[in-house]
Amino acid sequence: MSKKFKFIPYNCGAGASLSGCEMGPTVLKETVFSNNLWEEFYYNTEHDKSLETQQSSKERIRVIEDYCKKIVNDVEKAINDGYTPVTIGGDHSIAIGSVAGLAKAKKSSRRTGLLWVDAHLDGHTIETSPSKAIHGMPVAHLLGYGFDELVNIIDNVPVISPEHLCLIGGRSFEEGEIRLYRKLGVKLFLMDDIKRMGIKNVVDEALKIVTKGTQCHFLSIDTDAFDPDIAPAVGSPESGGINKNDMITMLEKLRDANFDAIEIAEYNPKMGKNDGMTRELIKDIWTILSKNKI
Ligand SMILES: [Mn+2]
Repeated sequence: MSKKFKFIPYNCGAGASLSGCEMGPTVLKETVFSNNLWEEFYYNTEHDKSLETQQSSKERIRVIEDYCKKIVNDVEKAINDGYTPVTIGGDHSIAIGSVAGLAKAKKSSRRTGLLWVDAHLDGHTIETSPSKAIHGMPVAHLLGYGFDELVNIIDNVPVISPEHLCLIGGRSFEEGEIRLYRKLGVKLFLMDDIKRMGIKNVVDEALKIVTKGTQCHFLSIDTDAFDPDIAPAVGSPESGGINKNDMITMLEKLRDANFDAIEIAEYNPKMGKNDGMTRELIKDIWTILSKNKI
């Protein structure tokens, strides 16, 4: 059965400390997702405005709230029109809207599985975050912790429940987020776990968590999950990430798990000496994830 995808861009870097992510969807649209996929984009004038980071924190929250509400609507519309939404960051604050959009469309708040592939844990609140950047906080907001405007992005919140959440690839994090996840019983597979268990076992365990007792499941990939050797152009590169072979094994398994919505975030065309390498990686990610099953 072939899948129809609908790309939803988030030309917004207001959640990041460094500018550049807001250019990601436009660059990817013109390179990786060019030509034949062009008409698969929602790309209206509202979405045509890149939003950078040079604002006060109050203004940043308003910008992210505003933009994430549009993402909620676009994801909901894509699902209702029979598509699999593919949200493209922009910084990772996009997920506050995209995951909520899936939950709203499927009426599945707290029964939405979320698989988060990332070098970071994105579980900060303003109190625990050293950088105060909102792209380090989307998972906490989806769990109900953070700024009221962003927690209450849809009516039925919190959007996700800790037992349906799993994170893969973590290697850079602070005590505050670990404390939150430990309190809530969230399952983390850090890079050490991948080395110890092997990527296949990690993905099998992760899929059990996001599919058990849920109505739908969401895959959010932060490009920085992969090693900077293969993904240098990201907002916050961290060494020791997922290598190419493990990436392929992981994505092939994830493709077969039929996620209801997919996300690729944090590509930053301004970062890395050779951002063509990161575009190639994103192309590979997409080629694997979009391949129809036989
Ligand atoms: Mn992230």
